[in-house]
Amino acid sequence: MKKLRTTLLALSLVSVIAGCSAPQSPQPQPQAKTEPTPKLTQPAQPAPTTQAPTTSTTPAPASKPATTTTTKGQVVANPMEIAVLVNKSFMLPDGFRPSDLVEPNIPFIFTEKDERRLMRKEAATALEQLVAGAKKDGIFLAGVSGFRSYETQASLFNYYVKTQGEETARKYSAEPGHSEHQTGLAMDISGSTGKCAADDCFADTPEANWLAKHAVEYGFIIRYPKGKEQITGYAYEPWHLRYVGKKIAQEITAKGITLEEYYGMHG
Ligand code: DAL
Ligand code: ZN
Repeated sequence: MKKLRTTLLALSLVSVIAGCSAPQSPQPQPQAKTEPTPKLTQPAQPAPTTQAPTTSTTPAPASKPATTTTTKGQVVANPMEIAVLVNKSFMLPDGFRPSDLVEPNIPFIFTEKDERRLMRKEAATALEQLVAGAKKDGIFLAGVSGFRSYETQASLFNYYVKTQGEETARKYSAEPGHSEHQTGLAMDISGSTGKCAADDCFADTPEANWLAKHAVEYGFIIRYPKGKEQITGYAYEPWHLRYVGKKIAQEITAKGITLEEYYGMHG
């Protein structure tokens, strides 16, 4: 499979395209308070029941997520829910931007003070704990790419289509509105050297193996596992961590399933 070796280049390029690369002197970090109010689609149905059953050994899957059908497709009704399902079928509401983005206190492989550093507060706290836990085990992790706005994702996706062709681009990159990075609940992670960051060669590194084993303890899942490409719609991405909370992460990891399967959906 053709690698997306140019991911980092693309991310920098997209930063430039999106006008969010750091100028010579760092700009202040965006504060949640000053962010625009998201234009959310009003839920047409009650929020889904997402709790993982605790007593049965063969629990029923969580309810299918609530969505509203628009001309663009299925729009999630609960974009701020921690367990929100965003994939090739389910998209975020127009203009969605989480209201509680913060910068986790972890190392990053880049120095720019831009939005790639951000995650939603609960996920950011959990990620700080994960990175500290890894450090205790002698594994030094760093952030590669966290929050991406609709516009940044659009630039990135279009860049991949142009440089890698549409078929390859779609295996690794979500269309704008369909990326977990826009939820503020995802972070791409690499070793602190940045070697193999967001690249196929990250697989089977000590850092990837540590994440595969321990991410669950902090409420994260490897969102696009090997062997589940037909279900998730994406190639194996051992670097893409998605925060879902400890309870759901434990259920998903124990069963060896994806978030789609957790909701009883199979791609
Ligand atoms: N790489 C994942 C699929 C994204 O672009 O959101
Ligand atoms: Zn990712």
